[in-house]
Amino acid sequence: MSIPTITPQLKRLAPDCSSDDVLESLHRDGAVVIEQYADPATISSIRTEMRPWVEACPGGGNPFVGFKTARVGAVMARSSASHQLALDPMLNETCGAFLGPYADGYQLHLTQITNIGPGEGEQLLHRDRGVWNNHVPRAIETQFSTIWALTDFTRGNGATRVVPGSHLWDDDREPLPHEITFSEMEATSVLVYSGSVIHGGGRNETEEHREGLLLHNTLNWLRQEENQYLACPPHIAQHFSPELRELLGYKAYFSMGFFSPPFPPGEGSELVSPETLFRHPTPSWPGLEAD
Ligand SMILES: O=C(O)CCC(=O)C(=O)O
Ligand SMILES: [Fe+2]
Repeated sequence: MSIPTITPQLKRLAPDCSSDDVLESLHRDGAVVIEQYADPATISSIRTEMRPWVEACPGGGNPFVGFKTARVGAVMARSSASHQLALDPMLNETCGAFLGPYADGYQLHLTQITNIGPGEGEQLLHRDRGVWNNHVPRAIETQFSTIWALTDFTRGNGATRVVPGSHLWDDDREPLPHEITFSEMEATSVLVYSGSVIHGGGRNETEEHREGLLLHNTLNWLRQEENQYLACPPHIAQHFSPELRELLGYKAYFSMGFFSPPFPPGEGSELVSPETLFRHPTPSWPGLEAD
């Protein structure tokens, strides 16, 4: 008699779930879906704002980034509607609690539309913490990540594949087929996951495009995957809320992140926090408007 294998399912939470509900699933499974969490108008605005860049983006050139997948970054600079998702109070509270044991703050790490086109194959399964090439000990959680469904995610169109519980596995354990589940979800839902859980984009066997928005946060002492200071330089960040600028990294923590404006001697202060750029814009800073 063969022993039936059971595919572990992702927990699905209602939109009014609490930070504790999300944390419980994240600690147990490494990932969780919150159904219909975003306002449909916000999702529609993000798609409209990002469409020109998505349409202009050619596919990638390897099985990790995909051949028929458009990957488009600088989402905060290009879509003001996306700010609401990055600053969502419940998710930020959860992120603070999840990453809090490892740092005294966190920062935006990656903003990316992943638009998986018809005929795309499976992305390689991976842990997102691999961006630091496994130099960070596994006892440290590195990322608190979200993938927002901008379109419906189905098994056929490339819903993100996730291996529940794999955030606790040793580095060399490979998932068996029955251990891989699909984060099927309706547009406006969000997959929340740890940088330690094994996952990857799915195969798109349909004629439609599967569009997701990746917003990832990391510990404030790790290098960001997407350079937020170049994606959102001061002349763009000056139009953001102070909360969003802080999330991008425009704030010094303890002795990290201060700077000296590259002005002639006597102009500008030394060793200041990036916030001072926006509090008292120095007219000679390129592109910044004075108060
Ligand atoms: O788009 C997806 O479903 C997942 C993408 C992903 O995991 C990645 O690019 O790191
Ligand atoms: Fe990933």
